[in-house]
Amino acid sequence: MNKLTLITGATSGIGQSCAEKFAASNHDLIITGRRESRLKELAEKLKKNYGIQVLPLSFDIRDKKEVDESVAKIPSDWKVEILLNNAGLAAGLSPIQEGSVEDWEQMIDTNIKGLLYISKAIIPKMIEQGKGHIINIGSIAGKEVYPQGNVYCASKHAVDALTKGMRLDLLPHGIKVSQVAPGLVETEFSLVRFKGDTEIAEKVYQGYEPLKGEDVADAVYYIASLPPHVNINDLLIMPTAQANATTLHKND
Ligand code: NDP
Ligand code: 8X3
Repeated sequence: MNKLTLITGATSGIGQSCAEKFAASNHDLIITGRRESRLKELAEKLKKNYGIQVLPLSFDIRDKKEVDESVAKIPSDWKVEILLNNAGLAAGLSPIQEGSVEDWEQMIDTNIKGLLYISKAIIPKMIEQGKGHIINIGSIAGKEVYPQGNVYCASKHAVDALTKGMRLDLLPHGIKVSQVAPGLVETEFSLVRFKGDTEIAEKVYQGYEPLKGEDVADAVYYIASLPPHVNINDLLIMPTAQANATTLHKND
């Protein structure tokens, strides 16, 4: 296997761009997400275009049993070198007193518990190998809290804390742990957050140039390709038009 990389949430957005970038750089891949047909289509495309090996594993990352059963399908000679914890979402944008408990649970179960489930399944294998690299996709929402972002911001603050905790605990095992924390990236993120309302979702990215999935993938790949003695702990990547979580310079 060549620098086998497991990417969660590869059916769209940042995860899909990372899959393309790593495939073009000759990494073999395990790609995951719930939308099986998209996953299989992407796997075929990457195999054909880049001559790499790709294993698509379709599962809901919120379900620990599904995560464990899927990880068990990875052939024993496929040693995961890089785990890119990318799957995640925001559901809703509302003041805390009006928030939906269902939305809160979806964000907490995906962004925090899902990340933990897949990490728990992969970390022992990395420890056994005596090397590995975990790259967590955090967010500017994990550094700052913006109005109505409450639970999503809390979930990304948890990713920030887990990144630091993993780095401390995995230090003696030679496993690198990094975080990439993007600002506004035009993906399906807003469509998901606003439950399919394309009009509101599109407005999020109007009047300035947001990041693209490829921009984040370039940063992730840079971190993954550094020599063994170098680690980027944390990388905050923003559109030039965005100064922080709440300050965006839009054209008139
Ligand atoms: P997308 O909605 O385009 O992609 C999200 C990915 O996560 C999809 O592949 C989706 O796959 C997967 N996913 C979501 N829920 C689950 C689940 N329960 N089980 C398995 N997979 C799941 O959004 P982005 O690419 O923008 O988001 C990727 C990451 O980047 C997220 O963690 C997000 O919080 C973070 N981020 C995004 C920013 C942005 O502005 N877009 C900025 C900062 C961080 P499927 O639906 O097929 O299951
Ligand atoms: C996604 C970026 O600003 O919508 O994490 O929270 S933001």
